[in-house]
Amino acid sequence: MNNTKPPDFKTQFAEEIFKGLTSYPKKISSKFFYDERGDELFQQIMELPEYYLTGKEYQILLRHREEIGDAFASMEGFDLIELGAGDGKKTKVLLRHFEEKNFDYKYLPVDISKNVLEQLSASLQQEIPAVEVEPQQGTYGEVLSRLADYRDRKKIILFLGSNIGNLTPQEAVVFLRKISSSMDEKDLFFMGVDQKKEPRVILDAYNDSAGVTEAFNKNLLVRMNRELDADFEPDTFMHWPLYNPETGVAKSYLVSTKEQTVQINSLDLEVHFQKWETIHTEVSQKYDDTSIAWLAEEAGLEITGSWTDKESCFKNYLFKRTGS
Ligand code: AVI
Repeated sequence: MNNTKPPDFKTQFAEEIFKGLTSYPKKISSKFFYDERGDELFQQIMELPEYYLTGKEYQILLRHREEIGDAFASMEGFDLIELGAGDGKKTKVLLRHFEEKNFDYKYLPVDISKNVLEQLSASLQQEIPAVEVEPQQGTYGEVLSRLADYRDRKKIILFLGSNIGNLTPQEAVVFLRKISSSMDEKDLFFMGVDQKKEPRVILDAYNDSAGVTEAFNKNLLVRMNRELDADFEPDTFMHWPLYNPETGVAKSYLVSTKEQTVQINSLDLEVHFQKWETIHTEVSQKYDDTSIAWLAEEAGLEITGSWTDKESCFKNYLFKRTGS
């Protein structure tokens, strides 16, 4: 094995795994959770009793659909662009309401996966056939720069599910600046954000009793075994989530329960783990009104509305571009 000369990487996954597992402390980006099995496990997570985020946001949209609809509506109509649409379960609450109100709009779900977009279009065709859907395949960045030049109609960009939390606050500022620079003065940005709360509730959301989140985290090891010809033994790693109420950051780790060396054959790499050594795999940042106001200001956005549930567990914010 030669650990000094990096090989030619065939995929972004291979490249980032090489870099993440040869750095100290070891890390892997949570974006790699979502292979086919990871998508399935995430669907199961969203149904878990401990994982309150999805249910709370669903309730907010259902309860406040009228007011949210009023804030979105305009004479000229609008295009609804959803970043990371997934199965669209929550968005359908809004779409049904818009149909009832006869809004003039088009729905543009954005996802990197063609498969996700096809499934979503098919389910919409069945459940709400009147909606005009124009799927946009690509990364958020690609689609946003494509849409930045499009100024015919008011754009409303949706970013639900507290996906913003999977970026560090610094990364979130960079991402939100991209959003605000793709917006015109009449455009809006609607984002769902998990809120700081009783620390135990947050910790339990990432440490469910059925072990689905553990399997989701360890699926990274399974994915490396399959795609990079590695020999990780998932049972020799522990799923370890943490929540820090001071910073609002929830983090997940995989912790090696023994000293071991793992071969990653397609990277020609040997990775050594000390007993209790970690791989940091996810950030799920929690916010409050103060930190969201800071984020918005840094990114050139201004909050124009917000909706929450009874316990203020989760919040959906509406923004416009600053100075518009
Ligand atoms: C997709 N994202 C907002 C989820 C979260 O809560 O950070 C991913 C997740 N990780 C573990 N459970 C759910």
